[in-house]
Amino acid sequence: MQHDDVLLHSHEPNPIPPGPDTSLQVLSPQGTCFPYTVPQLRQLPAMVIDHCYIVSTGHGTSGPFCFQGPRLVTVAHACGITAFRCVTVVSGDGFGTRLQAEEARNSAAGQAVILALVQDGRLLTREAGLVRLIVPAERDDALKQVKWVARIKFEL
Ligand SMILES: Nc1nc2c(c(=O)[nH]1)N[C@H]1C(S)=C(S)[C@@H](COP(=O)(O)O)O[C@H]1N2
Ligand SMILES: [Mo]
Repeated sequence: MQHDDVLLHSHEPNPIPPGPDTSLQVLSPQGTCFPYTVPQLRQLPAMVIDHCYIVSTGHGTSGPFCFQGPRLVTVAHACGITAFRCVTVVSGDGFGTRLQAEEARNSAAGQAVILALVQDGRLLTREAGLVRLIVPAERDDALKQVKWVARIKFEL
């Protein structure tokens, strides 16, 4: 992430999955890279977040959905990352969002930020995002609900 272009979005959601590469990288504030595969993510303790909506300003709201997957902070801890100030999550199609630590750590009921692997009891299809950042507290937009997560960078 040399620049912030990934944080500038059009409001036209991309329905087409990026290339065939489904691998994921977690980057620590110290610059260590932890590669992850989807099956490895499935090994982490998961959380269920019910009553989620995807609020597209252009195409209307879909949901409610029940998403399931590890919390973003669980992924961080699995990589030995405990201290961070913000985290940038970027997809394979160059769509990204940045969360402050407080938002990423939200532990209020039903508000936990997760990397969803399952939607309504079924593994997320590649078309639906495969690995999708779910930020339940974002209710006015879907700019943080990043599909096809490819890179997660924690920064101090
Ligand atoms: N990777 C990626 N994630 C994305 C987008 C995108 O273009 N690429 N668009 C966002 C926007 S603007 C919307 S409205 C929703 C659409 O989600 P949906 O395809 O599940 O309806 O995805 C969000 N996440
Ligand atoms: Mo959107």
